[in-house]
Amino acid sequence: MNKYFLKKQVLILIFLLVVQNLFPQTFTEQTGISLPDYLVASVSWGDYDNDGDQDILLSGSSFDSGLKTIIYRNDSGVFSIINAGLAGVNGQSSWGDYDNDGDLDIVLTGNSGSGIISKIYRNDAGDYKDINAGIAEVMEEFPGVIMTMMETWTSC
Ligand SMILES: [Ca+2]
Ligand SMILES: [Ca+2]
Repeated sequence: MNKYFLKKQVLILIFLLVVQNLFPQTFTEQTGISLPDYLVASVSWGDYDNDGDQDILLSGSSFDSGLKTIIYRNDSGVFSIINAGLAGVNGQSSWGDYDNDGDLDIVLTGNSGSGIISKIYRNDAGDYKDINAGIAEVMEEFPGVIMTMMETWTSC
């Protein structure tokens, strides 16, 4: 490899980096996909059924439907709710393969309406089972609420 060839390769690489920054990727909102408007929500992508497309795990609450944790199965861009029987929480939920069997399990934590809970659900061929893991209950504090309370206390 001669010096001229290497210099040409470096210039091409710099050109590509500059062009990529000048013409960044754009995103288009998919208005045909409808998800609920949840408060204190958590959402993540994961392929729970290993069919190659990304499904959605959504937790949160609405005034209409209360606390929910929902899996939306993605079938070629059409999302449908599966009946996973997950506890609803205002908090966090996430996918992960805790038992290393190749499918995505779920961990969730937050306020269930009757207390703070933390659960792990094992994915058994698309059916989720609470494994009664006995993990500590965790509740994220809400900065807006805490700040409002602190402002109230300091103004007294
Ligand atoms: Ca999938
Ligand atoms: Ca698993």
